[in-house]
Amino acid sequence: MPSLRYSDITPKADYLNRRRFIAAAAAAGGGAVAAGLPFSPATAAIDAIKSPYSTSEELTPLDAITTYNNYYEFGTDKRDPSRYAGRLTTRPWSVVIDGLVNNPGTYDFEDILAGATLEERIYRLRCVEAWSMVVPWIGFELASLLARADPMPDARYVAFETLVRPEEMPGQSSRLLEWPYREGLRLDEAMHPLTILATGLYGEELPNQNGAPLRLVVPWKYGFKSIKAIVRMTLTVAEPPTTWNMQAPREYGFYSNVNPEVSHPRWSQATERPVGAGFFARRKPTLMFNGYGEEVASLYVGMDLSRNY
Ligand SMILES: Nc1nc2c(c(=O)[nH]1)N[C@H]1C(S)=C(S)[C@@H](COP(=O)(O)O)O[C@H]1N2
Ligand SMILES: [Mo]
Repeated sequence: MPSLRYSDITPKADYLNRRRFIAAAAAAGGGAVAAGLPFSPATAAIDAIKSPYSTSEELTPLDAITTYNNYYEFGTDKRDPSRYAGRLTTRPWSVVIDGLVNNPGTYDFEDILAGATLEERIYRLRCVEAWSMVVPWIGFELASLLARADPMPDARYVAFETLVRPEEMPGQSSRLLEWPYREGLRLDEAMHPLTILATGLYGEELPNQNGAPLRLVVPWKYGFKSIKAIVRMTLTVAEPPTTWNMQAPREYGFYSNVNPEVSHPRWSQATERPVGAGFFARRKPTLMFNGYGEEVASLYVGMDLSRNY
């Protein structure tokens, strides 16, 4: 697998130059890129860029990714997270992994990083509100962290929780949602190689408004499954309660796989608005499983996706 260690993350200017250089080299002669660039093998950012899981679609600009956010801990306006998340203290940070695991405990964020193989994953992000982005995440496979915790054979789900800290998260002073924000995945979804924990984007540390220091990214599901600022993961037998499902069960199911054929009760999911693409950008057709069907459709064989929405 393509790998990019945390220590290899380069300043953005270098990174963008390198990207441009690679694009130019690719345009000039294809195979030359793989054949021998004047970079040391340690400069693995090149491999990371070539992750087979990355889309080649045009990236959403950084300013759109960091100023148009859903993060109700900081308010409901799309700009609230960029206004208020800066005050969140993200170090030290740790994640409790408990429940049905052989190695339960408090995992320090720096230790998690030290054991992680970071990759760049350029993924589509499709919000249930029918807008979308293309985000160059930096992260690692959730499966690798779960392997350290060593799930027991009867574990079937993973429940995730966000930090509760109303002093730094102004939205938590209201009863907008029941805190903590909770999410969950079936264990096979959690172990899927497309499922990552992101610690960065655009080649830099994750901005607070995008869920620093550690957030889930499940690209074939609606964005609300991709829970931010994770402090706990619990392996369970039963399907865990999840925030938006508790809030409005008819509107938001546990699975929440992107599906253009299953409308939200209040709007169609057939198309999406690309955020940050300019005033004249056209809506795009939404793809089944957000375009990741080849990788994930097998997880849902035999399930009626209009009932298990
Ligand atoms: N803790 C927490 N995680 C969250 C949310 C939230 O309100 N709180 N919003 C979700 C929703 S609805 C979306 S679309 C994505 C948005 O991620 P982004 O702001 O990085 O684009 O985060 C998800 N994760
Ligand atoms: Mo969302």
